[in-house]
Amino acid sequence: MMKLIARSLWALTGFVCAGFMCGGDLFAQSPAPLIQNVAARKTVSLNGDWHYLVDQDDEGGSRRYYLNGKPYGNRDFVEYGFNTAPTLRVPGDWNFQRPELQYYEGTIWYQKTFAYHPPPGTHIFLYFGAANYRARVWLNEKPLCEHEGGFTPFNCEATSALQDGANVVIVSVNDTRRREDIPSLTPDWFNYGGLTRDAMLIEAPSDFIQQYSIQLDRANPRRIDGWIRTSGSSPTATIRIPELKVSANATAGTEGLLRFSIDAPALQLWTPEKPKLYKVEIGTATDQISDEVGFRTIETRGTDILLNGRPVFLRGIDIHEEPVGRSGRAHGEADALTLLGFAKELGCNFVRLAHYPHDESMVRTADRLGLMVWSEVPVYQGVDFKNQQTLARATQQLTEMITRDRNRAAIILWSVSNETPKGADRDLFLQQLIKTARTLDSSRLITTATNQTNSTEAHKKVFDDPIIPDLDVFGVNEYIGWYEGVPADLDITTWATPYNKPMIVSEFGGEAKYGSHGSISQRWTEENQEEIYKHQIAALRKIPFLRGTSPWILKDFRSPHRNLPVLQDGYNRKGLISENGERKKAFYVLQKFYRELTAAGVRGR
Ligand code: GCB
Repeated sequence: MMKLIARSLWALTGFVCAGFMCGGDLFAQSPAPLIQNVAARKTVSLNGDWHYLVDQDDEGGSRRYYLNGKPYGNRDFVEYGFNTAPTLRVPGDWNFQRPELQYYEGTIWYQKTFAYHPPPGTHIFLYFGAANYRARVWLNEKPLCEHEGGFTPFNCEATSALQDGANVVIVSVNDTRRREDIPSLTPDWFNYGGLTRDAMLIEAPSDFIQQYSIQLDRANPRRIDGWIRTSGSSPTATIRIPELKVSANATAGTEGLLRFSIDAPALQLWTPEKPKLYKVEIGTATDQISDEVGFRTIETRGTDILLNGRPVFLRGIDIHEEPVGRSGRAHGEADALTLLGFAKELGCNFVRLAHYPHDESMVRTADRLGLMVWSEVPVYQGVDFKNQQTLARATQQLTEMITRDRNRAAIILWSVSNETPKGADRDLFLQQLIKTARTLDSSRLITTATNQTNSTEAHKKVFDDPIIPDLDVFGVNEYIGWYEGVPADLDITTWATPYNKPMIVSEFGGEAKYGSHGSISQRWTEENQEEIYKHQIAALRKIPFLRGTSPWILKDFRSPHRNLPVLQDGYNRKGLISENGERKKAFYVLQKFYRELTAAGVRGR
């Protein structure tokens, strides 16, 4: 009986604390402003094994797990303990490290003890590349910060909470899906929970370079413009590009930023064929960092996309952040090289990173390999468009994505959503995001993937989604031959739009289980998928305002909605390669198309 009362009390406290864990009032702190280019900083990795506790009832907050086993109140014992608990590897989702956690959605508490001697006079942050979805961080029992959003980084100010010697960091991560979150309830991908990207300490001087923007001037592509934001009051900064033997001083400008402009007449532009990156050094009186930066312009003229002033056709492929040949979330340079290596093999000059910001290493690798990138926030299908908090969440994720990656030449498109239903609330929501993206970064194109067509006439597709006028480029997802009709319908379909803008077919395809063979009309066979690709490609060639394609998708990926035994087994099988990297027949159809485009020089460079 006592037990029962105690249990309901915990449950009640959980309820009173509302939603995500108790102890909410402890968390006045948001993360500190995001530190860009962490790879250039002095860091101490916190990757590796972390102890964990599963907290099914979300009561670790009220039971004060963040005290790391210390009793509190008038009890002299506690009913949890980290030090002998099993471990999870960070970075990594929890789902595929322990069989019993594969389908777990809820809260898990992570704990790590580390020895550290904080260097005097240093500003120290605790950084997480991503925690899906809600995270709360304590260091030596002190609440540091909380963060929402599963695909963007955050850093907590840790200086005053650190101790000389042993330190304990505790993070609670909750991945319960909620209607009002971004993404919302039922995305077509696996909800990988946990500390999925790198964890580290970042050491910086007390006045350090927090963020910077360095871009080619669109009006004058022989000039580089930019700004620097420091954490303190540095009055000036210097920017040097040693290879070009150019430098400039940045001085105080508007919005508390140090601004600069550099003439660089001998600059070699970044292109997919020659993805030239320059070492850029930025220094203030107290801080120095360097980055590898490519310079290019991207703009539109009528239905054309212009890269460095010349029309370009985007030969792309969609990619989810899952590794080849292993379960779980992809992470790090090796996974990026494998995934993007397949894109190169297909003949791509472009990738759409669906449907959320991928690990930074993906974008950095694309920069080096010469792959243009579409980067997207997970505003996906059934979003609560009326909800202002939902808009705030989307805005925050968009801001973090742009802040992290604004200096990557590879990124040409920021996407604010995927497949959202038309309507006044949706339009307003997306318009606000578009405005935010343009304010933060006027150098790139804004897009979205729409599946909203006006197709009252058979075999006629009119792309007239009312959000298109607000975009630079519009993406269209269409599945003729799979969700709609048969592949031969593509031969008689006509395509139109009232808007004079470039269009990318940002998704098309069909499912095939690798090794499953049959007639061209038999679903889930490689022959059927191949047939869809052949008709799609023939149809795409006829669309006058088409400026790119990114079929769905590079690799079979896990999805909770794909439960056909034997053929799917929990995987969306629209991949051109299987989860183990086996190439299906359609892979070669797309490769042939892209090779032909390249050979014909079709707006391909
Ligand atoms: C879509 C979605 C994508 C799905 C895909 C499918 O339109 O954008 O996330 O996975 O269709 O396979 O149904």
